[in-house]
Amino acid sequence: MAHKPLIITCAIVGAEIMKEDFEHLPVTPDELASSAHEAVKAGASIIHLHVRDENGKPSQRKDIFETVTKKIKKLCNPIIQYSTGGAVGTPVDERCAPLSLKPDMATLSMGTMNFGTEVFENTEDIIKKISNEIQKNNVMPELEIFDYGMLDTAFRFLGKVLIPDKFHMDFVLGVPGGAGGDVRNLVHLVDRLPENQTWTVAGVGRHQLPLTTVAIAMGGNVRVGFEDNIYYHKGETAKSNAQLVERIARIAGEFKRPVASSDEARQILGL
Ligand code: KMH
Ligand code: ZN
Repeated sequence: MAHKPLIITCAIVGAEIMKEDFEHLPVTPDELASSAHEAVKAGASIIHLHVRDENGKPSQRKDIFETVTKKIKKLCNPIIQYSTGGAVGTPVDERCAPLSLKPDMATLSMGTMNFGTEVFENTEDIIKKISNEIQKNNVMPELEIFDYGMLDTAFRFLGKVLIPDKFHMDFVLGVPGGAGGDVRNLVHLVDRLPENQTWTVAGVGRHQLPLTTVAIAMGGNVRVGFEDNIYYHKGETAKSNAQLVERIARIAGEFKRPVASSDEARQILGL
């Protein structure tokens, strides 16, 4: 696996943690753009994007995605990947709203699950609707796999051409309600992928560091950032998304895996 470029995704903010609970969380368009820029300088080639409204609440408003995207693009040129997951309970039309801006990539969650104490709803109808909107706008999907059965759903949908030929895959492990962050879960999931399928792992909380390190050793790609984890060490929060990117880039260096530039990542993913 040595010398295989490593694609680092940075999920700079999600829909769950609030600024009141974590002061370093970027939420305004300027904060999001600057955090993305710092993460890119540290080695991220994909920015997984959620946005917040004027009150700091998670939002799928197209105008905010547009503003933040423009601000990021003024500073740097990462692959920009919009969330279509939004927050738990966001109606599907709202989840799809920013797709008409035609980002490079967008997420497509592959099943309904308990998400902590709530339910993240992705019925087959919802998956089909989001997948249609993704395809209509010529966007590359990243299939979000939170649990084993979601991989089966992905394979089943692929067979029926409901998902475009070119897609990337992301295993999000450690969400309470989904597959846990045990590295054996990752190994088992990756083992089921066809050869040449590109994949990334995102580990929630304390699972981020071990899962991403194992993914580097396995030849996969990694996602870090405040959406999934705000800690640098147990009990010590990170100060920036860039700090988490820097750490994983440094570890990749030890494995002789160079960090992919955005252009290299585009080539690897076939964008
Ligand atoms: N916020 C989660 C409920 C995605 O970005 O597509 C869903 C999520 C997945 O964050
Ligand atoms: Zn997300």
